[in-house]
Amino acid sequence: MTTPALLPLSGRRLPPLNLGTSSFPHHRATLRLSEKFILLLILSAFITLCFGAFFFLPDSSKHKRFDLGLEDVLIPHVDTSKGGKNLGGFLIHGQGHDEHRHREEEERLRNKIRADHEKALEEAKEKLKKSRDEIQAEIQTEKNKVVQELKKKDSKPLPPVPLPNLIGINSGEPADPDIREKRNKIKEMMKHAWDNYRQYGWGHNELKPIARKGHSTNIFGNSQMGATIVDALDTLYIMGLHDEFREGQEWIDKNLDFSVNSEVSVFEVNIRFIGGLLAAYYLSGQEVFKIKAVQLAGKLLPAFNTPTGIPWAMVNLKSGVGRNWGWASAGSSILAEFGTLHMEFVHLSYLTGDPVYYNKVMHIRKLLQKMDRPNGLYPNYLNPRTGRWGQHHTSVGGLGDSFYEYLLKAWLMSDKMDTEARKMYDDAIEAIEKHLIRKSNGGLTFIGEWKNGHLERKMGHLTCFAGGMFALGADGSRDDKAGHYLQLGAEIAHTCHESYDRTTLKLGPEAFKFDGGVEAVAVRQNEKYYILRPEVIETYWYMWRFTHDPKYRQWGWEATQAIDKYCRVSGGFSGVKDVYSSSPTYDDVQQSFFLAETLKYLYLLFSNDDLLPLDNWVFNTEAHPLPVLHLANTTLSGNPAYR
Ligand code: DMJ
Repeated sequence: MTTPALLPLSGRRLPPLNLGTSSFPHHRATLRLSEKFILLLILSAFITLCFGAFFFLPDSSKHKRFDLGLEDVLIPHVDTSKGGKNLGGFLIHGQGHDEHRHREEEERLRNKIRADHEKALEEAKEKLKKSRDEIQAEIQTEKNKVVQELKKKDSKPLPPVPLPNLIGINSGEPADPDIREKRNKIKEMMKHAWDNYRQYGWGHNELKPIARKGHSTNIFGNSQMGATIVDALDTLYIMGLHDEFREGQEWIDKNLDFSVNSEVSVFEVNIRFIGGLLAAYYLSGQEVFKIKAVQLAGKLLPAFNTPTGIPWAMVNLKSGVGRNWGWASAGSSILAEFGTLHMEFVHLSYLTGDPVYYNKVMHIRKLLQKMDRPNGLYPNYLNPRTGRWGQHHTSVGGLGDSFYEYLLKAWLMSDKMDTEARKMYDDAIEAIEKHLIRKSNGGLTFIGEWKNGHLERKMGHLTCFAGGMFALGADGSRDDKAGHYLQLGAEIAHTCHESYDRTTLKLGPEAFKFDGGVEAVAVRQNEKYYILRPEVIETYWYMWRFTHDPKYRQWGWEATQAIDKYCRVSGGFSGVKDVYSSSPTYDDVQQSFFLAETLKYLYLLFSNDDLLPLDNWVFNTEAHPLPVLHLANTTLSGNPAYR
């Protein structure tokens, strides 16, 4: 899915998190240490205060005291029927022969508090005597212990399941030397992106290719989860970059840890990490990827604990606390986020035999089916507390896009058995065609955005994926309109190519208009950037697979050359801020999806169709290929572990 046109450099509205200088990790460790001292001191002061307050209170407690819930300890047998009354937080008891015993009890408690307090002070003093390094080492040892215990708990072997038909994972070599050369060039670009990330950003989520250091954005919280490694694995695999693949696997095996106190995007983690790990598992057969995917999925499940079962946008991987983006309409969850979990979650249930994942996504589907849709359109915002739509905005680009994509792909992935998903897809695209798709004065077909009863004649780069989606869904379409949808896909591909061709750099802007004499051109300065996005190339590739019209390879090659010329720097690849400027400035981010998607779709475009054939593989929205599950139906009945 993703990104609204306004802010996102990485598929999201919030500004990227600045991780500071390269000395950041050390700096952060130092801060943590000082914070620990301060906390210790505050804690001692607090204990002293409590103890003092308790000890020096006027001795009227035998008559009345604050009810702190300590009755069971101090006054175990107070019975209000015998004269004691509880009056709004104060407990008042009668005099009696128990009084002496109560005093003794209180004295005993005071002594205990005093002893505990002294012990805590002694421990604190001891700690303060130690050097910073010693304390740091102690903390690390404790941490390691916890991690080891968690690992032991999480590494239970999963039940064996029959692997689906995994064909076409080592093929695709084109006979034509020119095409082979182009394909090799794309492989070389992948190597350049990977090697630089390996050298300067290893373990970080992404790379800053100019500053030559790690980078991250708010979608990954404050984690360092090696997003680029996980996202790139399957591309490395299909390109035959096996040493690099093994390096990635080793890092994942040793370092990828999800027990981090970090608030991440459920959607992004699902499509990039779970999708990436599952694809790597299916391609290589290495168990570690499956185990990690399942561990991570377990960490996302608390996000579904909402009154409706519509998940929060973000979840803290450690605490499981979820919440939504502050910018989303009326505290809503986002259609393209909670609607882009289906493929990965069905695979998780298939591989684990645990229906929990399948049930979560089917619950979302059922809930959506019951809701009224204005003009048959799905609004982008849905409140997870009330189950009501937020603002009536509909988009096939940012905030809506991959929801529609996953309806179609749920059907394809189920070997076309999940006809409920196909019906939802058909209904949705009929409404989209009726209300959002128009032709410009110059004859370009575009998909606009619906905003409170009004069509905005603007299309995002993200929306360009829809050309490929229409082509992919042509076969099996309602009323046998296959020709119509293939044609629609071709028209969208043409429009998106125009958006590239009408720029100085021959790279597409983030959003472009069809208004007031403007056609397929960005108007606002903050919509002129290109951040290495894949959607246009993705559509070229699907159109190529379905038509073999050479213009798609030609357009793909134009884009390859433009990326190599304007986005390549010695430290990797960077986005550019203005595609209409002949001297562009860089945004200094090598997005993980550049390796996962853009380079993969380009490579596939110049490969033979027997590499990852579309009858056997369905690509998730981050271009991670997942095999078709040739099951009797989507209830996973083919999985013995599930039965
Ligand atoms: C990717 O993360 C995915 O393709 C997502 O569905 C949309 N946005 C980015 C790439 O632009």
